[in-house]
Amino acid sequence: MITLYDCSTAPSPRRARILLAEKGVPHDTVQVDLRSNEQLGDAYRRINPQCTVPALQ
Ligand SMILES: N[C@@H](CCC(=O)N[C@@H](CS)C(=O)NCC(=O)O)C(=O)O
Repeated sequence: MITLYDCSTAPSPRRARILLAEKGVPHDTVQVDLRSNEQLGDAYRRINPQCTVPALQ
């Protein structure tokens, strides 16, 4: 199963959400809290070393 690392208030992951929806790709979604800089933490850095959303795993 694909996991989309998303932030519902950010513009960039919106494109990934639209793509997955239009293609009908089943996926889980994990919200990353950009306001608290969760993207800069070690756990998310292991998922996406660029520390940005979206990321697909
Ligand atoms: N190249 C990436 C950039 C994504 C990007 O800049 N995302 C922003 C949110 S819209 C982000 O994660 N910002 C977190 C940060 O800069 O710390 C893409 O286009 O998907």
